[in-house]
Amino acid sequence: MNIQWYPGHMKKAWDMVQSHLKLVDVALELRDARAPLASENPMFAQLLQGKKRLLLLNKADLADPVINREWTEYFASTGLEALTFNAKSDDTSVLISRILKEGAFVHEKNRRQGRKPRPIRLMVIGVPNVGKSSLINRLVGRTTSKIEDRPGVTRGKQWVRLRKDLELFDTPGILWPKFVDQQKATHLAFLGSINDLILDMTLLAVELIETIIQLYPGALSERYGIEESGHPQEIFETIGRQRGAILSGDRVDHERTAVMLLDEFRAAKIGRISLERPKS
Ligand SMILES: Nc1nc2c(ncn2[C@@H]2O[C@H](COP(=O)(O)OP(=O)(O)OP(=O)(O)O)[C@@H](O)[C@H]2O)c(=O)[nH]1
Ligand SMILES: [Mg+2]
Repeated sequence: MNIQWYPGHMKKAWDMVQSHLKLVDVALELRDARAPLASENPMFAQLLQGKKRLLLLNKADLADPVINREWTEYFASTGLEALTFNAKSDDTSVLISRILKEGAFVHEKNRRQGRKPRPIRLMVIGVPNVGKSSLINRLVGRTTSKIEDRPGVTRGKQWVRLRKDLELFDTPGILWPKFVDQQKATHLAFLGSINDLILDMTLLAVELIETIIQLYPGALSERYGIEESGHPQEIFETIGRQRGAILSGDRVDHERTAVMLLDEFRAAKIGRISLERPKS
């Protein structure tokens, strides 16, 4: 499947992030713990040059705990500290102290220049649907940022005062205009970072089946009570039948089966599945 995904509003979002960047002291980059490579926006590295940067592997509760640990060790070995996180329920105190530590240079600089203290300004960035708004709500402790389980919910800009010494800037999820690596694109589509409406969900679900059987043999059979032998398309049909997604004429409802499978994968109902692990 060839995935194309750069909707027009993303250029606007990108311009907005760029124009606010000079105000930002620390960038908190969210990635999906289930696919930290696919959910890396390759444009960020250059954009954030010279900025203090923290990496958060979010949705860690949905990812394989063993592989989560491998990723934090991997990033540590490259000199980048990555924290695993669950933006829906984790306590934020460790994260906040890391942010404040990273931003401490601001106070130092202000003091040297004899200026009034000001809050550290944090920008939360990441691809669509990775949990940016959820994290901000968690940090703020009340619902201020708009959350929805589809990509591209956050559109406008918003600064949020977290405490007297910290301000946050929520950004819309941003993808990049050109993509060559279709495997990464597929992973992003599995995770729900690409608008489902532009995807062939049946094809995507069949690819998901193939991927899960390869990475986690037995997981599908346990969830759906099916055999994992045969072509992924056949397995897809069997799962649809098993779930009663049947149309008139006794045909399997492909669309319903596909949406069900992707939803269940995204919610970790098929298990805590990581799509990528560091190369050893
Ligand atoms: N299980 C789990 N779900 C999460 C986590 N973080 C976010 N979610 C869910 O993921 C979906 C997307 O979350 P958002 O916070 O809207 O993501 P976003 O990055 O702001 O998305 P855009 O603004 O569309 O780019 C929502 O259904 C959240 O409840 C997490 O750590 N664990
Ligand atoms: Mg958002």
